[in-house]
Amino acid sequence: MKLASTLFAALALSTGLSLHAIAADDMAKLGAMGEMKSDAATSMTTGEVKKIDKDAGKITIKHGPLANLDMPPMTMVFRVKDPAMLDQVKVGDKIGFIAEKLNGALTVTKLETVK
Ligand SMILES: [Cu+2]
Repeated sequence: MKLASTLFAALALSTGLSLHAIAADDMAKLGAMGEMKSDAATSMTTGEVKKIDKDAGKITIKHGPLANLDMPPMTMVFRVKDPAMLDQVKVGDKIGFIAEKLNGALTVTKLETVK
């Protein structure tokens, strides 16, 4: 864990500003997971909720470009990190979200509605 923190600090220094804004949150994540995440500099992507499957813990999003996943805009299904996230949104909502590849599955790790 100490090593991870040290590595993170080094990364933060080398990648600079964009990482800085979300560093506190990612530090918490790093602490919980105890591993380095190369996508720490991820920023919110906009999208629209097309479908919600609470039982499966999945959400269909019509999303904009996902720079961190090198993905063009499209409509697709994501897993969600926490099923409770699906209670915060409904079909038709405009959202901002962060998607990451966790255990090989594209997963929404952060989700919020946008006015
Ligand atoms: Cu996609």
